[in-house]
Amino acid sequence: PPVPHPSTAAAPDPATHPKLERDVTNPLLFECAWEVANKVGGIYTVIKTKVPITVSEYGDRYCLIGPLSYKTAPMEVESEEPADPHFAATIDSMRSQGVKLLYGRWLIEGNPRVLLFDTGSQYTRINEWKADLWNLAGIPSPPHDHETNETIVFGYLVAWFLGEYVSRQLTTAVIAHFHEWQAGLAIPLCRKRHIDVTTIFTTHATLLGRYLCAGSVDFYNNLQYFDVDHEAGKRGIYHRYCIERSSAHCADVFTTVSHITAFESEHLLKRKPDGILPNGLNVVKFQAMHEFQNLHSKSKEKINEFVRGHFYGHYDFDLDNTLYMFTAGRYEYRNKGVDMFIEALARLNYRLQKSGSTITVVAFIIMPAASHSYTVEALKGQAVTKQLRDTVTEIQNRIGARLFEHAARFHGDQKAIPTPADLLSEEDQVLLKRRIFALKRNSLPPVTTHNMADDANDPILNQIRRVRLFNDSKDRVKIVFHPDFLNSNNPILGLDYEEFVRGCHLGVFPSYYEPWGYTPAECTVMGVPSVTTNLSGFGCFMQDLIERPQDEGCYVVDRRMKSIEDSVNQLTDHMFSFCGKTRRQRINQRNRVERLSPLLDWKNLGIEYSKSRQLALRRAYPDAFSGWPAEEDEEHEEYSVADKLFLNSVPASPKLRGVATPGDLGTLTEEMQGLKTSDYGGYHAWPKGHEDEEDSYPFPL
Ligand code: G6P
Ligand code: 1S3
Repeated sequence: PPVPHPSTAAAPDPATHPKLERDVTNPLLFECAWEVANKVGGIYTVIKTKVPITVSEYGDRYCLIGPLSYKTAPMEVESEEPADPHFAATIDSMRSQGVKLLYGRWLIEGNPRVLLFDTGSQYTRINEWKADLWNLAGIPSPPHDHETNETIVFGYLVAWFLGEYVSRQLTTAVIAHFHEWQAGLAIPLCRKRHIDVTTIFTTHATLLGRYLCAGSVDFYNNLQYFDVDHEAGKRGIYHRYCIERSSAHCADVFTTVSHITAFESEHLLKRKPDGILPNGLNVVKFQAMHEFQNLHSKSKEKINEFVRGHFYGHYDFDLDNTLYMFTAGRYEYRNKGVDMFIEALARLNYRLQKSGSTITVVAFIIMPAASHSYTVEALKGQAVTKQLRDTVTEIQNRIGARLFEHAARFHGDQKAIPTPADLLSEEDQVLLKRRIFALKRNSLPPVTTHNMADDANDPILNQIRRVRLFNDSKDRVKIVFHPDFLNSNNPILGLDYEEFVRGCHLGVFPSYYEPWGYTPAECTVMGVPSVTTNLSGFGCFMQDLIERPQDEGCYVVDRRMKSIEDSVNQLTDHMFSFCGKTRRQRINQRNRVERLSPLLDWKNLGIEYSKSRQLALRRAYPDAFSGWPAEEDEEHEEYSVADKLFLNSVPASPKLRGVATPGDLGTLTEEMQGLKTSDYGGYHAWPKGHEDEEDSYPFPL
């Protein structure tokens, strides 16, 4: 009979070839994602920030697997020869069959091993693999879906690699952890071919969830009732959905990033996740609190610079009395809650006007959209303001020189103190007037900084038009839509994202569909208060952990139990009351928010990943664990980990709900199987009546 190609060959039948006894005490870990050394979205952040903690546990037993992007890999990866002879033999064998790949070190903190496959080198086999996929798993694959084609080629390459590797390396257990459907296809292949690895699948969203939410369905109240195959078919994603669903079902351990996505996965993917792996960050703690407060001031000054230029001619508000709010992320108008943000801004504008407030709010929307460069108006604003500043600096120098000259010449004389006319020459006055006249403008400051590719149909611009927030002088709320990523080299708003966030006062993320939500989490670790919702993984996580998150500067809008109208009003209330805070209260709140960062640190959340790996090993190699204590019997802790984080914290610690570790909300044990849908966390009614504290400010103003 013909010998099957290693890329599709089935491993030996487990009935005739029982599983090897592999060492489970020092397992090897492969972590596979489409965003390894390839930034597309949030999963890149998960993988990259998690590396140091994983390397500290696994060292060189850890290797990431991703696609080879020739655009980014040369900058991100340093190639090297593998030390493990089985690994080397496997990639040599694949190379000899035409697979192009790059093995080396990913040049990020932790310096992990990384293996990147060039999918393009194997498109010659795609039809063979598509046929195999159909025969093996009944998953169809239409011809012109590039993303699915990439997924298939990548999945087959990973399964090929894992299959060959474990047929050479026979002594140590191998854990293969996959993120999201685009990297998940190798899971059903490993299962069908009896490849001796244990698998974990983590989904960061569901395909159907994202599509359904972006439409106009009442998603959360109907989750149980969707005819999933039909809905996927209607949207032309049935084949992708099959890959996602089979990844979830074939994995030894299935996890997701939040309770809300666990609930969604149970209904849309038809498997209840074994547990939750919340997303962390690499938290860099400053020695002293005032350091991050100083950073806020510095970054805010850069935003002030931009605002002076952008609003030239209409810059009639006091920057010392101006608040910067922002939203940012992938341009998903409804899912990311931009619709609700703009509506709430219009209401905030009205309320500030009615109350006679002198506060100005500048609201930024940072969401990349198709655009062609900056508008002339936006560039001109920065240019004329810069000219004014340069002229003022020159005049200032000349005045300084005259002042010095005058004082030196006429000392001991009445004339030693010059008059204004002695200092400001006629020429200087003319020059200054020219610069001031250049600031005149007949139009209102533009809402967007860029020329949009489709201005007339852009949903954000259309809603801004609908609510008539046109940056008029009488408006207390101004809007700036920056449809591109931020970068410190930009001629307009020249700051990196992190710098920008630090300079703002409030992040607003009223998402409708948000499995986790890194944007508010990043705000928290930078000490910037934020608003999120109880439909976002992050919002639910904070509500589950902290008794009164709003006291800590984490506002959570209820989009689950309230009507849209009420949710918009609640968001407006939060923003309005934020505008009523004194500077001292804002500083105090930033301190409180920043103190929550340990909750989001991989040093604490990484344990959930470790637990998922333990569970995967136990499920695949139960015999190896006989005689080990059951997980439930493990040492009881006197204090919860979350409590410990704040034991020595001053001022008054946030009141935590007393869970053992953050992820214990959906702890990775078999017990989770017994939970009902209603057991997913995430909704807690808020107690009323809280006064802002001013007394916990830790250092003199
Ligand atoms: C930081 C700085 C203070 C500054 C304050 C402004 O806390 O350390 O010196 O006064 O920021 O805060 P605000 O909320 O008004 O931007
Ligand atoms: C997803 O990226 P997104 O913005 O499409 O994964 C992220 C990382 O887990 C998560 O933070 C986000 O909510 C998801 O939606």
